[in-house]
Amino acid sequence: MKSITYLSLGSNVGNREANLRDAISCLAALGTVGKVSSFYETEPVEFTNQPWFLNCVAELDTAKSPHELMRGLLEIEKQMGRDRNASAPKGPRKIDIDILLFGDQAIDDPGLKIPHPAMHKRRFVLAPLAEIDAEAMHPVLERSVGELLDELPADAGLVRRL
Ligand code: PH2
Ligand code: MG
Ligand code: MG
Repeated sequence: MKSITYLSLGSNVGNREANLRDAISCLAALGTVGKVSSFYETEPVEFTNQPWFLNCVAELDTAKSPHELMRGLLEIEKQMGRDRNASAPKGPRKIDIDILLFGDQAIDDPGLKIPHPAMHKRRFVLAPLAEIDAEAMHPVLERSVGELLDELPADAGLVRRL
């Protein structure tokens, strides 16, 4: 069975655009890449003292389980040279790939939380996701991505579509 998943990709080290493109091509190993949003220049949130990010959202249709998908994404991050030991948890990184939504599943395991626990607070996630699927439903909050984006407070981070 195939599930529609939405992934958030981000980079703020090196050639950010090439890093996002490389990561998107690597996703083909894990399923079929569907819609990909524009790239957005985004103000860093939470850990604010770092360079601005380039972020996007990609749709991946996958037959993998959520845990298999997460392992595959970590493997891509590693292959692309991301060094988790050398970086602060929310600090600068060459590539970060996070699972936002996995069909309508809700998972709350120690190592895997779906939907992504911060997605509804982040303009750098909701703006690109709304661009490709504003009707997608957050299965826990029971609100659409478009509604969540409209309800964001003004301080949820600046984003500029490239
Ligand atoms: N990722 C974070 C923390 N802050 N800010 C922006 N703009 N984009 C990100 O991808 C990002 C962030 C932790 O993964
Ligand atoms: Mg992240
Ligand atoms: Mg991550």
